[in-house]
Amino acid sequence: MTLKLYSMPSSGNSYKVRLLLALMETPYQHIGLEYETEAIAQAHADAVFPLGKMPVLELEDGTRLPESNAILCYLADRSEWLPRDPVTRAQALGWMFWEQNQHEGVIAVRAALLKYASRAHLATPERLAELLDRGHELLALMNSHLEDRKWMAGDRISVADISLYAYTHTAGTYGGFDMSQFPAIDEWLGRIRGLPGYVELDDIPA
Ligand SMILES: N[C@@H](CCC(=O)N[C@@H](CS)C(=O)NCC(=O)O)C(=O)O
Repeated sequence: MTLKLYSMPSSGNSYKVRLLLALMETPYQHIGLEYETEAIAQAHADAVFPLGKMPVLELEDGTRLPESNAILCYLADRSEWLPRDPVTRAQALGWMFWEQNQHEGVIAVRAALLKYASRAHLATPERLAELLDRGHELLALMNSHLEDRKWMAGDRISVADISLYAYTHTAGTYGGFDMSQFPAIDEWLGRIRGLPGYVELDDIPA
């Protein structure tokens, strides 16, 4: 076993990495640590996570890589998953930066406010309504981008698709967003779900 992944089973950021590892058929050891548990508190106390969050990928030499999208790029390096053409690669990275600085902070945050007991006090009607409106704007942007193309960047699937898939595929069920407005996103989600080796969010390795 060469790679060890510290990941949170319920988290989309961690799921991105589990999904790419599965699609690339890369073996790894999985350490699952769930939110609001003693095990995660202990891992924080032991300074297991370089930037205080999961996922973290531990390499064979013990180096620990944080940040989901950085881990995707590490795993995809020199493969078809990371576009080789500099322009297409910059476009893929652009979408991954957007995923972290726009999409995740709205789509994932609304789902987290509705899911985790420790966030319930932040889930005011005003905040939920604000996130709903902003989320629909972000999803509309993605939908219009996907209307005339199959993948987020370039003409084949890349790390940008995996990055954005994680929180988009549960935006309706967990976040309460109205996905019926976004048929191009729906088709794109279906293309990813149909890939050989695809795993679901709750397909947690033993
Ligand atoms: N920008 C980071 C965000 C990671 C993040 O926020 N991880 C959360 C779960 S989604 C986490 O580890 N929370 C555990 C904690 O705060 O104790 C990434 O993309 O990896």
